[in-house]
Amino acid sequence: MKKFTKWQGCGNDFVLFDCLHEDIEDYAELARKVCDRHYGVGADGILVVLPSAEADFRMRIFNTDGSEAEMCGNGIRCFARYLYDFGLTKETRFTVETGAGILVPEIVLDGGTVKGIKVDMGEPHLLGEEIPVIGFDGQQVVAQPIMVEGRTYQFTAVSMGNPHCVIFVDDAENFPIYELGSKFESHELFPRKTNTEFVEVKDRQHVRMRVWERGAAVTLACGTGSCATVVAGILNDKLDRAGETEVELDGGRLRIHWADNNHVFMTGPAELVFSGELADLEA
Ligand code: ZDR
Repeated sequence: MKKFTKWQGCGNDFVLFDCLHEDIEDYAELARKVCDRHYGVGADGILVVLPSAEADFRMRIFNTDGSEAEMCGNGIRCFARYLYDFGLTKETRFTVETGAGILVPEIVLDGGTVKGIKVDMGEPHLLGEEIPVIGFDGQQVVAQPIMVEGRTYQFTAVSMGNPHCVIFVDDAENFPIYELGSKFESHELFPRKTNTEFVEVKDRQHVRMRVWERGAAVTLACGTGSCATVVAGILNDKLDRAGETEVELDGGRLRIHWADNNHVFMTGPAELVFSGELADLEA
């Protein structure tokens, strides 16, 4: 029996396994089984807590299809709250090794109660080869054409450790993300595939965003995607850099700030849903 906790941040949900003392053999297989909403627990991904030689803790994340992501914004808030609420750290600020480098979550308290989690998500990567996007070595990828199902869209690409393709649309609510999301995900421009955000700018500090996630399809929210969206909005002069931008997602709201030191800060909720034990890890 393997113990787990189930978490959600803006409705982006995760099953978390604490492997500080006892490891699991095949994370990819575990993710596919556990994330299944009929035969498993049901989640958009699994989070694994591991020891780290370089930071206080290490986080790994696996998508529903078993692929590993470098980073997960909503996941790291859940991960941080697990460590704090379950007494694995007494600190409100600590370091986490991820595929996107060492990041720093901070538990935001109000009179002893957790109000949210603010995460220093590090610097965005903007050069074609860093994201990666084919054909843009040494250059930023801002408002470039991409052809999908016979139509040309404009995209801006940003890596927050994981790849994002941001498309500004007039009406996010009615954009056919279920039909088109996978076409962007596996487009030939993106050799490691991509997460895709469909973004309607409401004003210069407020956007409505919907997401198709690499390896997981449509989810209710995406933390790294919200960061990438705000960076893309600023690069396209659609958003202001001063102060925070509110990102309105299907499952909640995040506040994002691309600060002068080039780090992106994300603030939002993370909630425990339940704790449990898996009956069987075989087959
Ligand atoms: C988008 C995400 N849920 C988050 O909150 O940042 C991360 C999940 C990983 C994503 N599907 C990927 O990069 O493969």
